Amino acid sequence: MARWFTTSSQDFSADFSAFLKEPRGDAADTASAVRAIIDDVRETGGQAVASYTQKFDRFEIDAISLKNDSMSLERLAKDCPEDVRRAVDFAHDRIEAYHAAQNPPDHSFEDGHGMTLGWRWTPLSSVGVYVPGGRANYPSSVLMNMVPAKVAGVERIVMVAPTPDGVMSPAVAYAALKAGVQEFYPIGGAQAVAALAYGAGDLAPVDKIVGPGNAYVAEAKRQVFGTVGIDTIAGPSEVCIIADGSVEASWIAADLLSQAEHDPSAQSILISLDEGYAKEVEAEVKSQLAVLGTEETARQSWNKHGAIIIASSMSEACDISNRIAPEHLELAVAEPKTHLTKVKHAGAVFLGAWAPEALGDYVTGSNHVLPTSGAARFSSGLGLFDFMKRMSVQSATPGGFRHLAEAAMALAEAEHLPAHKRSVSIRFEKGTDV
Ligand code: HSO
Ligand code: ZN
Repeated sequence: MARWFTTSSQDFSADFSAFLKEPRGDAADTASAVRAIIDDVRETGGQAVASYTQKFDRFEIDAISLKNDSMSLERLAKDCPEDVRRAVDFAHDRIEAYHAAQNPPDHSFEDGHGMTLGWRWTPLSSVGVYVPGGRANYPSSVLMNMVPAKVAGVERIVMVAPTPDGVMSPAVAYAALKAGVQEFYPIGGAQAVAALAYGAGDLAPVDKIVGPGNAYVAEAKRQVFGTVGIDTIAGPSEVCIIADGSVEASWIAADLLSQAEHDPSAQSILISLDEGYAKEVEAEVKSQLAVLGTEETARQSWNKHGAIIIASSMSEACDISNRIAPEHLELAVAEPKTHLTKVKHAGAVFLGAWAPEALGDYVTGSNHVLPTSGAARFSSGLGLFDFMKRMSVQSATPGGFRHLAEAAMALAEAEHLPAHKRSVSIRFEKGTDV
């Protein structure tokens, strides 16, 4: 059963801090194993990628093309059922519209002294999207990672996905084609991350790697960061629900379980203003669990990492949520909008009874790749900006140059950089009395 806390108890703060610090997921030391794989790929390229793929996925690929003729996205996608295609198309269009609305404007302004200053946004040229095998092999995540890249104007979108024993999901293949993937390699693990970062066989290096993966993939992304960009490292999923009792207890229980079923390390937390209502939700969780297809996983998550907190006011509830900085926050309260300004740290917020997290996971259009494990304190979910860069732009009239020159030269002198100073002073030799 989930852990209970009451904010009025004397030890609440310390107990809750300890609870938040409890480790979730495996803390396996993967660094040296990953380092060895990356080194191998850097030394022997496609040869290493092919042999690791044979070893870990029992799948044969050509060491140059990194492909196997039997594994084509087009062929796989044919087996994607019609209703799933329609749902992927629907989700795709909404995700596309949401991210198109994020398009940041270029900007420039004059400073009144002869300088024109501003910035310009440009897309990355190439991106590699990692699609995990196993538990998190989701067509929705393919869309969430690829559609913003396409909307941003990324020219080359590459997908890698492990295909253990030659098996891959037709829905993932369909989603990737729908999102406009241009290259696909049936490879995974640290070897795939290394191949994307450094190139291997026919796979040319990309500029940024995004997408979730297991501990080895996460560690490999960390190690290639700097050579390429990466997105944030995703940990186990979590939801926090603040409820005032105005939404059906069974709905809240269902929302808690929708997160718990992802992973035994997932975390679902209810912050309730009313103890009786919290007990109702807990009883609902129990009865819904008993008939859930993913009961085993959800039960482990709820028993080990779940929590119910009784708070005395909305302000207190939001303070606790800000301490958690959850990946997802549902404000299941009567007037959710009036409390939004109290929410400081959360990856995505869902307002009211009719916006369960599952809608955002799939079809609202907002991105479901979000900061986990408290990373919402310092970062945001995936968006258009992650596939763009901002270049600064500046131009000067002779008058503008004159206005800035003296201070620039003084700073150059203070920093003992005479060539910098000269680069400014030499322009005076030509005369700037224009
Ligand atoms: N809730 C997950 C995303 C997801 N849900 C994918 C279903 N499919 C992590 O934000
Ligand atoms: Zn989900």
